[in-house]
Amino acid sequence: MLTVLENCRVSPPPSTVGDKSLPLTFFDAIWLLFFPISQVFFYELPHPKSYFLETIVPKLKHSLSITLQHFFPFAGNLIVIPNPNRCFNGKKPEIRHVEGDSVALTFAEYELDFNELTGNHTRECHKFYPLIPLLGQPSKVYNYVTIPLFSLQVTLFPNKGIAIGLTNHHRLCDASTRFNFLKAWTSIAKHGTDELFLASGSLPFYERVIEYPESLDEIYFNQPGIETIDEGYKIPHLVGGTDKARATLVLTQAHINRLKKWLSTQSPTLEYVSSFSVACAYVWSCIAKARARTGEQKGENDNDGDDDLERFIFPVDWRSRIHPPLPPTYFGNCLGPCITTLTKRSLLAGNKGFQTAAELVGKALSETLKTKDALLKDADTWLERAYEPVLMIGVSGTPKMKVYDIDFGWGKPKKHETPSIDYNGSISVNASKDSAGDIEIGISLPTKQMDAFISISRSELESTFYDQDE
Ligand SMILES: *[C@@H]1O[C@H](CO)[C@@H](O)[C@H](O)[C@H]1NC(C)=O
Ligand SMILES: *[C@@H]1O[C@H](CO)[C@@H](O)[C@H](O)[C@H]1NC(C)=O
Ligand SMILES: CC(=O)N[C@H]1CO[C@H](CO)[C@@H](O)[C@@H]1O
Repeated sequence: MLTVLENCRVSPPPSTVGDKSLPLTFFDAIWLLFFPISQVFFYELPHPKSYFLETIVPKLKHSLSITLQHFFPFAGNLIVIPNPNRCFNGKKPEIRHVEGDSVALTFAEYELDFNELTGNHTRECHKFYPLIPLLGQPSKVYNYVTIPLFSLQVTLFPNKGIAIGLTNHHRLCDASTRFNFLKAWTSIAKHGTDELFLASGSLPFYERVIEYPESLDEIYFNQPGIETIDEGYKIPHLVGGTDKARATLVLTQAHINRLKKWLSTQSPTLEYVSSFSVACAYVWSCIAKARARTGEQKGENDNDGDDDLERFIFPVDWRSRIHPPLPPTYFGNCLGPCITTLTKRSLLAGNKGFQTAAELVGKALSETLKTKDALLKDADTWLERAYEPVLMIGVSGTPKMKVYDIDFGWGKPKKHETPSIDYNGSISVNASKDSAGDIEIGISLPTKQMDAFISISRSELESTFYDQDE
């Protein structure tokens, strides 16, 4: 159903970047073995194929090239000197750009129903996979391995719309840098030049100024499995044949206010309540109830770990919190995890599930945000805790990034999805399209659990309303 129209490669304009390299910090190294991140932006655009080929394709190529001039690591490669002894011996992996490096960009046409894909209702996950570009495979050059970090695909739904799919290794950057890249690309595409982007003062900040103990490098550049990064390294990609479905839950400001009000009567001493914490707690408890109702107590990440433990994990952007603070344009990764652990799983699926989740998430967030100067104090255990074999739900994204502002000149996206949450029982949280106070949550679950989730989530929202009316 997918027809490839063109495979091309886009470089920064000749001689604008040259040879450059960017060292990785331990914040980047954390993600060395993580699965790639994929996002898709859908735009309504009722044009025929001829318009797409003659107008949109050249405009996107041109603006991408100029954007890469300012965001050269997106066109570069990760350079690794493999070492079977699991030790980079001071030769840490880095991102390198050499003149002529480029990003793989595919133009394609897809025959599925645009309106069906861009709804909020339950949709089969595998239908999105053809819209996601794959990352290039590693290759060996001399004694080192180069691994492409980013790729793009623009897919036409004739007379309906287009989808822009992006895939990047997390070791390239986090959501904040990716968002800045997209803001730059869209500004350049809209105006045909980078003047406004340059005037906005949002050029990436490439200095590696984060201060941290060297022992963290030793831990993260030597993490278990790191020896598999060589020319045979298999980059994970999403494959169909699963019975997973995705849906988008929209919690409006009014929903969130009611949930907050309900909490304030049930748990008046709660230390920390925000729209984000309430939304996460709400979804976490509804997923637990859905699992209980369908009799699937085990999650997909559940190995042989403690059956009664359940963990909720979300990234916190440290840029403004670290000492000394980094500019918001700092390029790369600067995320620390905020982790909360529930020791009795049945609590979450019970009557007080939402309240329990809100207490746990609120406590974890307030403790993490309070630490300030001691942010890195437990950084040596982040990965260990994130990879422990217990049931875990992870959050990607944050409502702070206004995904629906990503406008190439065709208006707001009709829809935004994060298909990479399918890898691992995560949910995605983004600002919503309609109003700054609303939150959109992308959810990916086995179909049976999804059906249960939808009906539970509806009735839970209603019951918090009734409680208040009484
Ligand atoms: C999905 O939810 C968003 C709110 O974030 C809304 O704007 C959009 O119209 C909804 N889509 C459909 C098909 O109902
Ligand atoms: C999913 O998470 C588990 C641990 O929670 C990890 O072992 C596994 O590698 C992850 N899957 C992918 C594709 O990274
Ligand atoms: C544009 C943007 O950054 N959007 C974020 C929305 O949430 C996803 C995760 O669900 C992030 O990966 C995105 O970065």
